[in-house]
Amino acid sequence: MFKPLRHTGAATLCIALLAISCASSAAGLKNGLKIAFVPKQINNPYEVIADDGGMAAIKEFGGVGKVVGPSDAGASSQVQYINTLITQRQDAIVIAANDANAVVPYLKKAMSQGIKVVTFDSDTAPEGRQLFVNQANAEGIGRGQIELVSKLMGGEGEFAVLSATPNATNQNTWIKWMQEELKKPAYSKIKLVKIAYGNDDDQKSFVETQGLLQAYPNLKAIVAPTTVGIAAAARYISSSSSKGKVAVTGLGTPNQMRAFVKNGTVKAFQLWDPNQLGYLAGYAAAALASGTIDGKEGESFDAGKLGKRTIGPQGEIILGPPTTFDAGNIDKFNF
Ligand code: RAM
Repeated sequence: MFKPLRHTGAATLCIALLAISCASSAAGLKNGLKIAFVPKQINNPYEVIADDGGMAAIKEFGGVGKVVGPSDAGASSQVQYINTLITQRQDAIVIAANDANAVVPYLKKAMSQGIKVVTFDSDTAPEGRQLFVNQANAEGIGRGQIELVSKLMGGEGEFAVLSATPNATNQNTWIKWMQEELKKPAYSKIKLVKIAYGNDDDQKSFVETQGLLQAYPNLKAIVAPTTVGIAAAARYISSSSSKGKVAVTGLGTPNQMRAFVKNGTVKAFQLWDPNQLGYLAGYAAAALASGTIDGKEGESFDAGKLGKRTIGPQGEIILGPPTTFDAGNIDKFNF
């Protein structure tokens, strides 16, 4: 079923006196571009922040933005939304894909009709999009998560990963790099005992956390590289006898994790600013749809307050490195 639109950006009104400058903005972007954001899930707080960033960008360059998407992160749950956006003749679709392949035929159909496709947060196979706006270098995220959990575990013991869905491209890539990092001799006393999937569903992630603690009585840490998973794991552990014994870390939003940092359940975790991710993706989509870039490596475009950004190999644009949050800095962040 379709959910109502969460946000509709307003097109800039061209009044007669400004008609010439209204044709395109300073960055060469066309006015009135119709750009639709399709998050993994419409009700995931992380995706909401990212989409809000996208809508802010679209408002800045005088486009018409909207957010549509499913309430679950299932592999094909986004297909019906893509089909509708094609019918509506959007100028661009910006999507955090729930599966690397399931949406590709539909996104290809969109591109064949002149609609520009940008993935952000979670990529498709390269043929499914023209650009991928990545929050940070995937290798750096994966390796960084192991460095952090190793520190929290004192360099030894068993840990588990609590991921999103089994098909999530972003989490799977990060986990692959975590496993690479674990091969280093420095981590020889650390063992990854299980990868569990909470499907980016709060309740399932909560129950999976309980299951991990029961199945692995010697567990020393849970790494949840998903904002939904880490919040659910922290909530479970904060009121269980594992508090203080099992470390919880991963990727979370400071606002969701603040209470668990303050009550000592969580010592440190990481993320980037999802709002900036959506904002950058909005500008990338507009540059493509305005024809100021084609999506080739080395091309640059103006990303508003984020400045000039350049397209890297395989059409990837990287926002920047993640931040590590702890009791010392968490109150400086509000997202
Ligand atoms: C969840 C989603 C999203 C991911 C963040 C870290 O909100 O799985 O795709 O980037 O966590």
